[in-house]
Amino acid sequence: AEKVHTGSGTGQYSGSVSVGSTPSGSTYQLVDPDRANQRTYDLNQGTSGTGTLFTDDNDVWGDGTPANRQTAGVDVAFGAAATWDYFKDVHGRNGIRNDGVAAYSRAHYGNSYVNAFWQDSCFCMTYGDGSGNTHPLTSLDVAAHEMSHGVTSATANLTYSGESGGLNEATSDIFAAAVEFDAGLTADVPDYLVGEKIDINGNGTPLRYMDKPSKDGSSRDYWSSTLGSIDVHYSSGPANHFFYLLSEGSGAKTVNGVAYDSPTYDGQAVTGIGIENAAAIWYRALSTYMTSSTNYAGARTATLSAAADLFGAYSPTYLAVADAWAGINVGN
Ligand code: ASN
Ligand code: ZN
Repeated sequence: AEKVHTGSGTGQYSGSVSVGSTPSGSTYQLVDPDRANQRTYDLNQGTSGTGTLFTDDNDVWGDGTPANRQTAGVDVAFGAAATWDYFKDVHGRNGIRNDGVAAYSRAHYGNSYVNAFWQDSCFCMTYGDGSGNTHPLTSLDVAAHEMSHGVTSATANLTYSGESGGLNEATSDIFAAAVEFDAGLTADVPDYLVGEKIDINGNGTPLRYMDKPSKDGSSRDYWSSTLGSIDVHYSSGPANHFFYLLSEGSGAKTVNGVAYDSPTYDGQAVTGIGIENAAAIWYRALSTYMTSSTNYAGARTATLSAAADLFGAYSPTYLAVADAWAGINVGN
């Protein structure tokens, strides 16, 4: 639902959006009064501290180009707002720690820095400007991914290595997709791709594909006993694939103009239950049943328990969860 804001902005990726701002003397600051004064800072190429709050004299922010310093601030502030709204409105979660406190965001970290990251220590997320300082890592899915690391830390606290590390990464990709669908931006069509707007590969391809993770050249599609020994951004693949299968079902499908083709390990078809139901199950599993050492087998059990709570044991939805895990070679 559209919220009340005072400012209007133009992001590089989000397009024309509202941004929460607060008057300060004769200027405005990117401090969001609708979301616990969630703040957005300009690090101005620095790598420590908070830099300065984004400030503007007429409450019209950014122009869609990376040359305008405010543009990254618009995308980051919008991403933080959309993620706040998603967890609050959809899951009843009041902030990343469910304590009503807003995390803050820092844009323009370093020089040509090609990453973004969440830190529990500052309760903040940080965004680089990307290659040539013109491809900032400030898209909605990146913001939602990073903030969801905070949610994972505050809930299951999945250890960031081995299979639990892959599940930690997948949780961030899963909620990144869910936030995109919830926001429904015209300029950033909701999809099951991760990082499709930031052109991190320089050839227009996304960072990750949830329907068939191996399309990135490194991620795994299916669970195997060696999964826990690869990078967590690749061992996330099977869980991302599980989430796509559960949401949309197996096989070829076009969603919002994007074509997917999702295979299953056992060749058995999976019937999708919709991303909102799939995300409700994942959130309940994460916040109620998973622990720091949960592995893929444990994630299956956790999501089945969550599905039983929400939809009933052996309901069609519960059985779809089991089918989707079988589709990535868990529980066969
Ligand atoms: N952007 C990366 C991520 O969120 C940073 C990292 O490797 N932790 O996964
Ligand atoms: Zn991550």
